[in-house]
Amino acid sequence: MAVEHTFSIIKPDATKRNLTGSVNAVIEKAGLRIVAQKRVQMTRAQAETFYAIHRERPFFGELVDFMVSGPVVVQVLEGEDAIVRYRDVMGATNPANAAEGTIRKLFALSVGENTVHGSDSRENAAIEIAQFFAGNEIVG
Ligand code: RTP
Ligand code: MG
Repeated sequence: MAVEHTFSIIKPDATKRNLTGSVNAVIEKAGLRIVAQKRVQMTRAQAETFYAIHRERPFFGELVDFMVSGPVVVQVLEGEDAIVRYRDVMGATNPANAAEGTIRKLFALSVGENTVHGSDSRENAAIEIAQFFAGNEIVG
């Protein structure tokens, strides 16, 4: 296993409920290190680019509306096997299917308002990190 970086977003449903610290506590307890973090208001263009892979899906408009509905916290997480590990810590997309102790089981409201994003591959992690962070903002 290699030390990896993955990209995380704490989504607007969580920032609105003041859950940033609660989500971060689960991340850190899982052995992942937050090596970059900032709170931002995404523009519609940023959200559309970020989720461009879902452009043709029926929920795309709803997804973009949600992602710009309030501030988000973007993060880079570091750890052994961080990409897969964070997906495990997040839990299933739909909180109804998420395992006990996962972030989405603990905090998510619905399949749309599901509290966190995490990269799904090394390739996407690198692309997503570069969308929000300069190299010198990541301090491992
Ligand atoms: P994410 O990309 O945010 O980490 O989530 P994911 O991989 O678990 O799920 P994905 O299939 O990539 O979907 C991206 C986000 O779109 C919203 N969604 N809504 N209404 C729906 O049926 C539906 N399906 C997906 C969720 O916010 C999901 O996280
Ligand atoms: Mg995804």
